[in-house]
Amino acid sequence: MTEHDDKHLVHGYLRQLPDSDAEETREWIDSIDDLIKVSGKERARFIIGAIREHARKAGAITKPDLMTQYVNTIPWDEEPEYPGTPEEQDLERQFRSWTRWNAAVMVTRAQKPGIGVGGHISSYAAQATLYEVGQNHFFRGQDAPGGGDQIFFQGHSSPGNYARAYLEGRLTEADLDSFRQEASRTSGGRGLPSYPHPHQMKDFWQFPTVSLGLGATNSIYQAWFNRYLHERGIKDTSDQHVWCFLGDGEMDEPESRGMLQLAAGQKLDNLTWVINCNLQRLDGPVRGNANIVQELEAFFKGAGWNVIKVLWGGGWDKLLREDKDHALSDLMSNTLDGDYQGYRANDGAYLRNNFFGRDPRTKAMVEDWTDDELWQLRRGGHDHHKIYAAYRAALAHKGEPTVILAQTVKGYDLGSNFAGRNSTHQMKKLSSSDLKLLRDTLQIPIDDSQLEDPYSAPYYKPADDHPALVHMREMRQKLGGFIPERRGQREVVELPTEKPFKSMEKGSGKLKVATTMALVRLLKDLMRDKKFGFRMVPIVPDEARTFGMDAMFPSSKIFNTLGQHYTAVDHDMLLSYKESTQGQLLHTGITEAGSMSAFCAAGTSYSTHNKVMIPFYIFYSMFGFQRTGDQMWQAMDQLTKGFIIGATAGRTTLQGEGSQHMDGHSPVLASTNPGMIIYDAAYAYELAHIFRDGLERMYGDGSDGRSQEVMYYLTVYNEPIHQPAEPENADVEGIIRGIHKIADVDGQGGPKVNLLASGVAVPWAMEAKNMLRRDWGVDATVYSVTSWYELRKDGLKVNEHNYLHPEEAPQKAFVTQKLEGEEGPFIASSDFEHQVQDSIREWVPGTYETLGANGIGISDTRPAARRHFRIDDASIVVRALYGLAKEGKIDRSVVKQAIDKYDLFNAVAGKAIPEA
Ligand SMILES: Cc1ncc(C[n+]2csc(CCOP(=O)(O)OP(=O)(O)O)c2C)c(N)n1
Ligand SMILES: [Mg+2]
Repeated sequence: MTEHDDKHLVHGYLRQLPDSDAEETREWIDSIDDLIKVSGKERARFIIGAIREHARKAGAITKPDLMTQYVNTIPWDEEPEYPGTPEEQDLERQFRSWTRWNAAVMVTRAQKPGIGVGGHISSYAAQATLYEVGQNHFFRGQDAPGGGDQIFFQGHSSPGNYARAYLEGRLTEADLDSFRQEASRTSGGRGLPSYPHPHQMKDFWQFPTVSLGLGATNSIYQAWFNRYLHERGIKDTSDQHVWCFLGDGEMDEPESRGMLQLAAGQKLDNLTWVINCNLQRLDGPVRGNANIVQELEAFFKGAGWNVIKVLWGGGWDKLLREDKDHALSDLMSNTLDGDYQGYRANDGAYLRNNFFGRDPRTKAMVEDWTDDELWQLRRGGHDHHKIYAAYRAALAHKGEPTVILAQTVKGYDLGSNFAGRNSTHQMKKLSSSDLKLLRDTLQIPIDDSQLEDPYSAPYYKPADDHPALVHMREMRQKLGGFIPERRGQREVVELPTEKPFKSMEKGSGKLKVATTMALVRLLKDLMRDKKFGFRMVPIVPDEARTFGMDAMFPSSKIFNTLGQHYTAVDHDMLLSYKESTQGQLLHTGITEAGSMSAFCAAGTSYSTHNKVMIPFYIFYSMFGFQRTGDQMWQAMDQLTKGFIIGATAGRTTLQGEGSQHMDGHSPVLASTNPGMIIYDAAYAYELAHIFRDGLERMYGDGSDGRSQEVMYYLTVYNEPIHQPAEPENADVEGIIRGIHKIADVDGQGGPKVNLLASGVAVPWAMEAKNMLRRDWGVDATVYSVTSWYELRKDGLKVNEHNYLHPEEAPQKAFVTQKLEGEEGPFIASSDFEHQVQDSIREWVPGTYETLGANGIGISDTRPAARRHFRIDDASIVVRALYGLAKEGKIDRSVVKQAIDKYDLFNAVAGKAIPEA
């Protein structure tokens, strides 16, 4: 062995094991040295490969080689027959040509002067055969016996999906002409969004994918969630497969690669990824100086996936069969992606000189070939036979997810202005001559005269009885209907009875209970509801103990497709850790991104599976919207429903945690997501009403006219407080719409103020009311603002109505109606930034002072942190006095006295709220 051997793990491993027969080892190594000397390195590599393969079959080697030669994984002689007669295959080829044509024409027409909304042409050109083989032979629609497959299409290849739907008769020419014109729709079409999402096309798109990487993670969790439904006996998903189409550039996103271990560990063989390796991303090559396919092969194998490389079309088979000394396969393996890209951007002569010409042996292999014949050699991702073989093998593979690495050409068949060009991604139209060339290549029967103006180039669709259309329809019918197709909620849900909510209404008596704990208790009680409980899907990224959910481990159990094969360290304890195939809890490990994907899968089950499942995703509030905001957006885009719980919320409630944990702004971030209904409840009984209303709104019969496809974001706290019992005449409408009065003036005289607070700040406001009376003779009301943002939405709606109906009597915002009878200034506080409280300023009828925890959180005690941000009870008092002074109701010197009295700039002077 050489001195460098110990650099590598495998050699480290060898060196640490005693060699029981060093002489025998030496003899084997010597024979390899001889082999290299006599037959050369290429031959030696082949023989070693053959030996390894043999040893693997005999069970002596269990792990795959991480990186293989740059050739197809499935050898030509193991390929299955492509289904159908040669005539039918030709019909599929024709149909494929039409989808390509119509996709390119649609984007070009959308680029016409005066519209110019753009689109992508080259990505679908590379995908077309990958999609079409699936559409003709694999992807099952929702009427298929097993319920159909779930296909995550590449976002910016959507022109291909639209072009197919047009040929299927699902979209009209006017629809295609409304591509990227969702509102203007001058063509009279339905308005096709640029990328997949169901908002405008609720009957079409299922999975938003264009934010690169998010389709990848969601597809993994979709496959996992399918298993979850199956194992729990909720739905038989055993015959449903998840496919995900991704770009090779997209594989740079951490979300694309970051969840692979879950798919492998959970043995998700119901999942197949197809990575379109056109070797290019937006700006240029993905790995110009290396090989993306080889990198991905090693990466996926290392993560435990089955890898199938589809690199070369059938034309290469003959050459590889003649590659006796492996010069060609070595050349293939030693060529850089940057060069591969360049070959397809040139021509046959260039390929001969710059690829085959690099080795005299390969040069000789193609001596008898014309340049044109060389140019006809295709990449594997454009050869339907090779793709079919790979898809078949993927579905047959058991115990591991599969990734197919298909080598393609970006801008394939679009001519030399497109194919392989660095600029190809952003080319938005074909010129008249590009169109003519494409027409010739695809053999579309359209005259030159119709192609002079590229913006009015015609679509192509023959009569309905054309055999290619008949064949396509037959294939889709056999496979259970068209894809993509989305269906809405059909299942009728029996909502839970009053019972689970009862404990929330009682209050906590002498005990102090945090709202996080109260909400988790509600969750547990809901899960116990006989008819409804199975629908709740608790999702937690490794903080269950923090949120008091560990009691669920033994009762509800943690879902794992493998069950539990070890003896839990705490198996003899009451609250032992229990993993099970029947588990109800989705414990995702430390991944908020994974949790969000699980949330999407569970929260769209009402549509994807017609099984209403209700995700309850609880996280450390700082790590939710901030960490995975784009996924929250995607969830909205997918019309996901469910509850998102920002637990341990607030900028001062987490004793000692500091900057990275103290969330003072998640409601602000959440408020930018149009699908969110945001609440910051103070008390358990408020939460009970909010939660019950949320269930009714999202999963009820929709008769109240509110939009059902929403997500609830509830901030809850870890600070134990006295939970009051629900007052007899609780203002339930106020709680749900965003504000209700929880303490009235005492009527003992003095100037009046109104304290508005939310969440954990409500007890401070209550104490401030006491202090105002005791120290300054001021009479205060206290309002609990359960939702600043619902109030704001209502205010904006009223504004909109008023200016659009200028001659009608103006309407009043809900918050204005609630507060307009009150006298005196209004002082608002919460444990969040000012902008939360400021969001309703416009509709508060009077002087409005806000306190807020702006800036970064600090590590300290709660009272010190609250004093630091000047949001505590004393700060509210001072601010209320200031409000009164501004209105001329007291002298300004009183405010100064209060500042001094409470030592307002001294963090140590901040006090915990005294016991009631
Ligand atoms: C998160 C995110 N970042 C950037 C983009 C913009 N974008 C759209 S497509 C693209 C290049 C994609 O390259 P690749 O994944 O290789 O797909 P191809 O078009 O080559 O098939 C980029 C950067 C995006 N859609 N999402
Ligand atoms: Mg690419």
